[in-house]
Amino acid sequence: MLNLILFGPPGSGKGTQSQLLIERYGLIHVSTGELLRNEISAGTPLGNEAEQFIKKGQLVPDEVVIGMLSSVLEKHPHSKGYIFDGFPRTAAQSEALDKLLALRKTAITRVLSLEVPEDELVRRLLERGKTSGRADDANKEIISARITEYHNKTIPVADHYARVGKFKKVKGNGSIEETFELLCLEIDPLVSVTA
Ligand code: B4P
Repeated sequence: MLNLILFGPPGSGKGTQSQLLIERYGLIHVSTGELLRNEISAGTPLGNEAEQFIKKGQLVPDEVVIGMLSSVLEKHPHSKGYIFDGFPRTAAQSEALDKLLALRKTAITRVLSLEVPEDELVRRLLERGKTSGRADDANKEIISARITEYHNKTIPVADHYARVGKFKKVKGNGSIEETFELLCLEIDPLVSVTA
């Protein structure tokens, strides 16, 4: 199996690139952000709880996100692999993911981290906020809170995968097409190894 984590700060293009990558490589896209937004739109208890955190720019509690992820993996037992987009975002989430994959006799193949300067992240998210209606893109204060959460809670995930030689940085501030090409250069050699 080919199991990729698309890593990076809010607005670095994880969701955008995931859409292109699933088409090229035939992988299942697991976006915890999208799953949470679906729960919010459906007005479920999980969605109502998650919304309280998302609108303040905070991460949703680990147990909520890990439970959600576990049920997604159960739905696709015969997948060629996954792109995890926006997950894991904490050390506890990465431990849970490693365990869930080990139970399925597989593991993370590579973590690809989109590197984008902070001023560009803020610019992109404010731009999206003009039309998305997303509470977490509404203003600079909330976006800054999200970036702070990333530095405090998510960077340790990068260290975890770097220690086992699975972490790779990819320049993410070019155009969408340029970034896609750089990601494919990293992924193509992995496809023949994992096929
Ligand atoms: P997410 O939905 O994961 O997404 P994101 O951080 O907003 O950004 P992403 O990197 O995917 O950026 P995108 O491609 O959309 O998270 C939302 C919230 O949900 C989190 O803050 C958190 O509260 C919660 N959450 C999610 N997962 C969680 C977890 N595991 N644990 C706890 N809480 C969790 O790109 C952004 C914009 O830039 C778009 O408008 C796009 O068009 C534009 N763009 C992309 N690439 C570009 C490029 N190359 N050039 C110019 N613009 C570009």
